[in-house]
Amino acid sequence: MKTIVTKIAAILAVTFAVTSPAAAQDTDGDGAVSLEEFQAAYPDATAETFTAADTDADGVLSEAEMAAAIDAGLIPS
Ligand SMILES: [Ca+2]
Ligand SMILES: [Ca+2]
Repeated sequence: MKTIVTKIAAILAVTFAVTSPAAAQDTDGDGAVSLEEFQAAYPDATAETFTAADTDADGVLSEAEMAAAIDAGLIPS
């Protein structure tokens, strides 16, 4: 089941990478959402949620990863 969700997220990530605007959560404008920015935007979100959303495990969330996390229901839109 997790594998299917990951694949769907990957497909959506590609889709959203083309169409999504700049992430509102990226407050310093460096093109990625850090854990600090993530928790500022979603005070109830845990580091585990951040890790789950960081599908390439580079320590930050790209716009595509944010879009995928929203679509997967990890975080509210
Ligand atoms: Ca940032
Ligand atoms: Ca990432």
